[in-house]
Amino acid sequence: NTIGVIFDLDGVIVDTAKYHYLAWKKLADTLSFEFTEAHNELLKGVSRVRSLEILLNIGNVSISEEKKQAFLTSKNEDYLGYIQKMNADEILPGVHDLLGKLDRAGIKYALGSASKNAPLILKQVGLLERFEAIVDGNDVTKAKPDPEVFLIAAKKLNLSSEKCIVFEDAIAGIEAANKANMVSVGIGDKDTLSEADFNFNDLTEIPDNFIEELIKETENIE
Ligand code: G16
Ligand code: MG
Repeated sequence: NTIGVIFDLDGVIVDTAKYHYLAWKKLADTLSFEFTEAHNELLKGVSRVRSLEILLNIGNVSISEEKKQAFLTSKNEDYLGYIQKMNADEILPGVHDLLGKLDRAGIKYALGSASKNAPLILKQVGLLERFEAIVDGNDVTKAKPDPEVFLIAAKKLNLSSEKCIVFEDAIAGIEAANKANMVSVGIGDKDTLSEADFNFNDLTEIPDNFIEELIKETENIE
């Protein structure tokens, strides 16, 4: 087919940000500083290591490299405790409809996530087998806003960048998609994701003919 779709995971397919928040908050509690949901916004789409750096900055805490590694491990263990309880009910509105539409149109789709836990999360919600390719935090050397994750996904879909549409909820992800020369679709607050080519509050808002229109638009691109 002519085009391919690349989905971000957290904030587009499922809302795991709330579990990241609980796990990071527990760490902040241990270090005796406040970590709010507003602070958590800064960690969306950002790698695990970078998230810890941002968190420690918020708390004005500086610690040894060893301690950092230990915190990363314990945060992830807490996070996995939440993930292991996830099921298909946590798939965000509009996901089933959109994936069904893509399946019927024969359009391939991949996952492009910063999370090292992406395959486990997809398995928990029963979507692991649906994706043509999964590119996650284990496959990249450079985190979003670097385009690496999406470029690898395009390669796995056997498509040039210009033929790929990225659905993203994070500023860093939109920046990565734009840098990759892909069509960027912001899911969430329009003002926050103002750099996106298209904006929708969630996947249920995507018009029926949206994909068809994009196919037409990209038809002239080799
Ligand atoms: C997700 C989240 C980020 C998280 C990152 C790494 O990215 O949005 O908040 O820090 O994955 O997750 P993990 O600690 O599981 O490797 P995405 O790209 O799916 O939105
Ligand atoms: Mg995201």
